[in-house]
Amino acid sequence: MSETNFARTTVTAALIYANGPIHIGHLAGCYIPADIYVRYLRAKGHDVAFISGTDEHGVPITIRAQKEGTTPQEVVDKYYVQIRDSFRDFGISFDIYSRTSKPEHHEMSQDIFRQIYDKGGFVEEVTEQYFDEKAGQFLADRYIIGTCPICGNENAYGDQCERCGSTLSPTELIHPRSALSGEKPVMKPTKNWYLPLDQLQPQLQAYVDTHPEWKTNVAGQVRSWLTEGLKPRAMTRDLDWGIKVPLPDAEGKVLYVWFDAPIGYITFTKELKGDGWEGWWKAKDTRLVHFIGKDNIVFHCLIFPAMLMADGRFIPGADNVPANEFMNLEGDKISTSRNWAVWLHEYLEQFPGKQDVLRYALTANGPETKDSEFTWKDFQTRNNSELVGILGNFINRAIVLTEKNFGTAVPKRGILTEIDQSFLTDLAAFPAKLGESLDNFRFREGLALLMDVARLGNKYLAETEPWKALKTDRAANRPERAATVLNLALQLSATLSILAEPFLPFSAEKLRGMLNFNEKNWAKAGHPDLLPEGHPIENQGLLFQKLEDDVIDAQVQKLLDTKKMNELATKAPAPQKEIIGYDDFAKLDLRIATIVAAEVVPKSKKLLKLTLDTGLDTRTVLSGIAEHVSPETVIGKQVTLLANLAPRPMMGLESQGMILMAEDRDGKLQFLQPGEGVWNGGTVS
Ligand code: B3M
Ligand code: ZN
Repeated sequence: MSETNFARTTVTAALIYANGPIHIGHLAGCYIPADIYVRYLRAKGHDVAFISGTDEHGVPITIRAQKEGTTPQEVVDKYYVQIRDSFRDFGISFDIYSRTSKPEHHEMSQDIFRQIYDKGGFVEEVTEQYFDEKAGQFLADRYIIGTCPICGNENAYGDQCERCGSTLSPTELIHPRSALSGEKPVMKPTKNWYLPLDQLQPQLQAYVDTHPEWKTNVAGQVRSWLTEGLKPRAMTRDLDWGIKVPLPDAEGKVLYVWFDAPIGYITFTKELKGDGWEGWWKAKDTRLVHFIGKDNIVFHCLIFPAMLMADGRFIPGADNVPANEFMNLEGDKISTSRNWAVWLHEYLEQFPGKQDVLRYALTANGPETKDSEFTWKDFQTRNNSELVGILGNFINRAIVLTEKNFGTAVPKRGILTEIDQSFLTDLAAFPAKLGESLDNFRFREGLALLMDVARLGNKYLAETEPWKALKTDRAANRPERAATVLNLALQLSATLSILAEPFLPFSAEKLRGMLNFNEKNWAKAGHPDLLPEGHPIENQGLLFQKLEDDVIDAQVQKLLDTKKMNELATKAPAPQKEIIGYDDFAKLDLRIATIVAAEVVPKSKKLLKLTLDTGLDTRTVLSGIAEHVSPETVIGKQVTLLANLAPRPMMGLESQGMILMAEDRDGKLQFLQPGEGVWNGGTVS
């Protein structure tokens, strides 16, 4: 349904887990589209509440705490602030950004749980779950580690094997062990409360059927869940971190994080609107829109609506859920654990003031219908050829030409030619077209149209050539033509400031400053008389700056370094050689010696000529380590020598033995050195 039939729109953006910093994938998948949409609705004068915050419960938080060696509370306190600030820095204009750990949210979640419980909306079920007797607690799937039945990975999790990607359940793991104590867990019965999604399926089906307009990627996932048939899902968990289940016989149990998290949208609305909050969740003329990533679709399109239906007091589900797919980075999936990401706080350090460039690149390349990819080269091209070359260039020409020839005021418009008329007609058509894209969540298309407005401006200047007109006009003492052209170019600039605001809020603000124009009303865009004659303008410099290759190359290099580190971290040691007897080993005369002299062998890149004091004698050993160590640094070092290796001629010299070297992670060689107090000639056995 179109938003014009509604009095207000509640727009939510996913409550991200407060267990790590945020990256470009988050922005592209959910928050930038949400922000564009909300800014657009505001520009149209709609009543909007833009709600988000952090998800501070669930196993992702406790796992992080365990990894960082701290408490879940410290984890969420730290990341809440970092995440909130990153969003603020990128201009994501939430009306409220709150957190699910607040007491008000515990109350709201418990209230909704009780309401469903009182209405008989849950099914109680006792099942056998893994229990860690040493730690005295039930184990969430992530806390059970064992051998993957598919690929044999010995460190697969109870919900997933990260090596082969299989989805698992804890009982499928071979040799399960607890991630808390390392002990073998035992099966123990436990009671939990299930939402009977199977019983709610007809209602959910009817709800989904009223929304044929949903994006195909969303509708596709939902349809496949429904076709497979929904199953009851536990809404409580045996955990200690979370919201207590508000029932007398539920000691040691908390609400399932996917039960409480979406309720956060409601709690935060209450925090924002006070007593008026109910209208935003209960009134029939309220429209609810959820922005999320594709991994959250089932929860927002089926489970949360099922909860709202079971409760009965709220709008039964969102009007639309414009979920995006994922954004990859330079040919690989974004991954926090592999540090394969562009972190927002790091981006801002490296590209201060360039939030809009990232917003632009992420929108232009947004994963709207399928996964997309961010590359630094694309980022550079989008900046240099599009933002600088098209949008920035137009604004700069319009303003500089005006200032230079007519001073800091909008010049007077004369008689309009046919070119001018058709330019104004083209301009007037854009706001509605662009609005239609945004109404339908086609943000890439909307952004392309925005650039087309700037292109229209460039084309107009190229056709009318005000710089030429200025010369001939001046000669004829008749400056009207150039004045008219620049007047219209400035009108287009004003329209651009309105249309760019949802996409590029920082640049739109700067442009408004230059034009002394504070209008954000979408309905005004495309109008030919936004800036009256004589209206003051002021050049405040370029909107966008060119990005040079070295800056971009440094970012690419950073990722290459990360890739290398990851490869080294997962590098497999060489397989073991065949078994030998002790006698074979005993034949080796290994002993400690000191390097007393060292020099590079002339004409050789690899060989060092080392003179060794072996305790028995002083001898020469040629060692292929010149690329790993320099001669000055090795003198005086004690090393391990294979003393009875048959002498070998090399480069006209003779090597009398071999020095043992160990390979480091980078493939560089290091001496195998003894500890303190070992003497030259001391044997190694
Ligand atoms: N915290 C999953 C995520 O961060 C989950 C979203 C909740 S939205 C109510 O992707
Ligand atoms: Zn596996």
